[in-house]
Amino acid sequence: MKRFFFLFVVFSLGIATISLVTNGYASENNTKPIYYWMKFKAKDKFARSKIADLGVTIETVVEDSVAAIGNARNLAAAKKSGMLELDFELTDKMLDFPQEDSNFHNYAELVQEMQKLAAQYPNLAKLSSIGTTREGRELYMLTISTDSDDLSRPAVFFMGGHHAREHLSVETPLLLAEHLLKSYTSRDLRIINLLSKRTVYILPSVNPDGAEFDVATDKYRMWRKNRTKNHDNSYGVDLNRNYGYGWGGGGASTYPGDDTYRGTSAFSESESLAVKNFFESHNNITITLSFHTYSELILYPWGHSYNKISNQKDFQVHKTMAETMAQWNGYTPEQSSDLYIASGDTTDWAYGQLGIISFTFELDPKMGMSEQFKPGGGFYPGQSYIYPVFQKNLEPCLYLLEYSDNPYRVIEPKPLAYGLSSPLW
Ligand code: 0X9
Ligand code: ZN
Repeated sequence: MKRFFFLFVVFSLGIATISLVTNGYASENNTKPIYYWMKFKAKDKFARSKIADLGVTIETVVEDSVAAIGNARNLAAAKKSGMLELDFELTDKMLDFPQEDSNFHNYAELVQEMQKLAAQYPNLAKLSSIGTTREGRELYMLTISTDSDDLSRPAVFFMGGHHAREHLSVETPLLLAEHLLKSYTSRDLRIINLLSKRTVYILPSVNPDGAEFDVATDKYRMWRKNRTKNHDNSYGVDLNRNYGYGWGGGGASTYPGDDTYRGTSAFSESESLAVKNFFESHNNITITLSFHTYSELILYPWGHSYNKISNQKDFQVHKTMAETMAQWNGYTPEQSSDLYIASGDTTDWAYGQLGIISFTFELDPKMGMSEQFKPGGGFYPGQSYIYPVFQKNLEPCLYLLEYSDNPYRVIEPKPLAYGLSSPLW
């Protein structure tokens, strides 16, 4: 704690690059990777993209600064870049998760909860697996609808947990499933209408191998990727750099040991491949939302390019939907690449390849530069976040479901008797 305070003071004084030698992690067996926190000067998206190309993961953007996390290789490159202002090794203390965090679901608890929901609501919820992970775990999905076999019903595909340490992104879609099922049963008319006319696909954890690795000891490990063993004996591919649209472009590393490693080829990973196969065999999906953490953002394509979506209508639908949803959750709506360029993410592929309206939410919290040293950073905000974050994101999810019959309705002039004309009523 003292060290934290010391660092904070040093940072506040704006002293240039420092490097602290601490008793950090051991690196043997790749079980405790050493991470460095870095602060960069970056005045715009172009500078931020250069930083992303160092192989670090950008975590916070505040005006003309960026906070990022990376390994020793990234730190060396950062030092050469001339943009680095401050760096230090993250210690156990800073990565530690609060003791009282049992409300988060590990893989066994997640599966149990999904099985329970399917058993409790047999006419509304169907449990299936869309594939297996590198380590052989099933990728469980809940299909929620009054007729889950009707592939002509418009559908929204909600996903979470692409990144291992973003545990809140697993809890949010899981709570959405529970909410829909409970509300239908307690005769909530809006939900009855939705589930009678739409299908909801919920895959809470795309990367259970990574998530399990992150929680396998009593200390959180800040793990991001999956658990593929790479040719250089490092572990993990960044699943959000492994999708096949613009794969291999900017903001994705070719170094297997980096946290943004793109993999050996597009869809080299069983997890991203399973998601691809599911999309391709369900052309009733018109909208998708991939939950991540953190920073409180609503992002839409493109992420691999600064260009706007060239189809004007598609661009307007994404923009309008993002801005509308932002009114409910208070997040910032923007094009992904306004943040920084990153190639191979889920939403670029889903829109670019399949024309599906696609969003990435970066859930809570939003951290200012001076809050960067909170234990666990923004990835481990504690279980008190689970329910409020779900609640503020519920209305955006219901909105996407409502418009999934024809997302282009959001840019049509509203009819006078609005509501009565909705196909839902
Ligand atoms: O970098 C990512 O994969 C996402 N952020 S996270 O902190 N959850 O890792 C954002 C992806 C958005 N896409 C682009 N910026 N291109
Ligand atoms: Zn993420």
